[in-house]
Amino acid sequence: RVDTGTVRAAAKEFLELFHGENPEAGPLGPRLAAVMREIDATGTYWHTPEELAFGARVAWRNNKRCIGRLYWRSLQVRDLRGVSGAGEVAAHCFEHLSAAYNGGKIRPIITVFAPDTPSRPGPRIWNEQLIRYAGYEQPGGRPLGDPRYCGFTSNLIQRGWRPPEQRGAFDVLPLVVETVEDGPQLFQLPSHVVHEVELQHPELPWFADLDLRWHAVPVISNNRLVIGGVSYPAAPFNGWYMGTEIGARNLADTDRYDLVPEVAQRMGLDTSHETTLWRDQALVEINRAVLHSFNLNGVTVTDHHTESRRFLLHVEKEERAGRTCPADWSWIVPPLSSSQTPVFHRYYNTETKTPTFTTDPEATT
Ligand code: HEM
Ligand code: NRG
Repeated sequence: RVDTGTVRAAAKEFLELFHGENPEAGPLGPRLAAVMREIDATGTYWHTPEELAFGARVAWRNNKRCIGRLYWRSLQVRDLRGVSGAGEVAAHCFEHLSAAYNGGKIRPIITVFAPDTPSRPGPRIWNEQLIRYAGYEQPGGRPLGDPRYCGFTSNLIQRGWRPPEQRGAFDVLPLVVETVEDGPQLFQLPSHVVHEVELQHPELPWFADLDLRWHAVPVISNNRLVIGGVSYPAAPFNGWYMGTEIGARNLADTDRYDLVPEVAQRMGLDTSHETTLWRDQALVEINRAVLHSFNLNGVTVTDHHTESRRFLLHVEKEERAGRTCPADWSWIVPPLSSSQTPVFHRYYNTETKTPTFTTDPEATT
């Protein structure tokens, strides 16, 4: 547990940042003094709604892995710090999914649940994202579904989750919310909050027969939001997908859905030599199918060329505002046609800044 000295220092640094960037919030002095008194009395302090919203937005702005940061100011913050019961947390997560989907016009949102306090840890969500697909080991063959979640899936089955009668490649896993009082509890997602896009290709009619789909909204739910020494273990957030996340990774990685060989074969490509670049050709068509299908269904999605340009615009804007924009090249550079995107051709500042999102090692699946 952090001692009050650490909390005091972190609070001071954050309040200086907040008042520095938000002059309309009034003078720093009185607020800083009040927060220090509160920390001395309770070991922690309660952010104003304005501090919370700013802290969450800056945690996004500071994330070195995210290419989508140009929109950091537009993040909508749902202040649910009064909510800590598992059932309520789950219900508000489902509402988050609906609000974020917004009929296809996806809105970036973060829902902040109760913080950790010296007397009581906040609730935690085990799932990496609110919507994830089950993976089932199959004796002697490839797993059915998303192999990344085979371990998590069998853990959930041991805890009483019943997979559908007919197991499929895209079975939505239940949500696990853990509280100190009740331990981990499972909640099935209501189907009306799970929006998915069925994949088809603009020119290859057989592509639809592969019966592929992906969920519309990525809501990361296992990251801890840390603002000025206060830690919010459950603070699920979303933006929209960049097509390559689905087309070049989730559906294509050999340890995920591994679809490149099958697509190449259906395309009739010569797979006898690597030099025909059949993998590359198939990968492009999977990615075209993702972008085409999301667009056709009116679901917000972005391509890696556009998003790379926007990201560099963001870096420029940050520098003009007198700030550095830390970034991790290995996460920012898209996994498809990397050298065709401008983000490939340079290096980035790599310092770690707070407020921040972190992943607890124990919370990973
Ligand atoms: C990572 C895009 C919104 C925080 C990423 C990645 C992409 C991306 C492509 C890399 C993912 C990977 O390689 O697996 C976008 C786009 C957004 C968006 C297009 C549209 C608005 C947001 C928002 C937040 C956020 C709203 C938080 C408030 C993060 C974080 C990571 C990340 C923390 C690292 C995730 C990890 O460690 O696994 N984003 N993002 N992003 N993004 Fe964004
Ligand atoms: N690659 C992961 C999602 C990671 C975050 N990506 C975003 N975040 N676009 C996947 O599910 O494929 N976001 O908040 O929009």
